[in-house]
Amino acid sequence: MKRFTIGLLIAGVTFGVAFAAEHSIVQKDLTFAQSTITIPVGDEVLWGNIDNVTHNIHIKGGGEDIDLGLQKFGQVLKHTFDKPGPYVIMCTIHPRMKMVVTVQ
Ligand SMILES: [Cu+2]
Repeated sequence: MKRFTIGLLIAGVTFGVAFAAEHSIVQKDLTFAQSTITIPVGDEVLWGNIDNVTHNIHIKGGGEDIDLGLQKFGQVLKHTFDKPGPYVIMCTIHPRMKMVVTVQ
C-alpha cells in the first residue's frame, strides 16, 4: 500500500511538470503570426523575430507591465505567464503589431 501511494505521488509530480509547455510565435511582415493564443497558467510563450527589422515585446495585463526590450532579427524573447488574465502583447516600435495572450 505504501509503495502504491509513493508511486502515485511520483506519477502526479511527473504529470504536473509535463503540463508546463512552451508556445512559439513568430513575428513576420510586421505582424504576430497569431493574433490570439490561450494558454494555461505557468506556460511560457516564445516570440521569434524572423523579420529583417528590430522589434520589441511589451506585455501589459494581470497587473503587470513588462518590457522585454529590443529584439533583433533571429532573436527569441520569452515570458512565463504565472497569473491568469488577458495580456496585450505589443511592439512599441510598430504599435500596430499587437496580439492577446489569454492565460487561464
Ligand atoms: Cu516591431
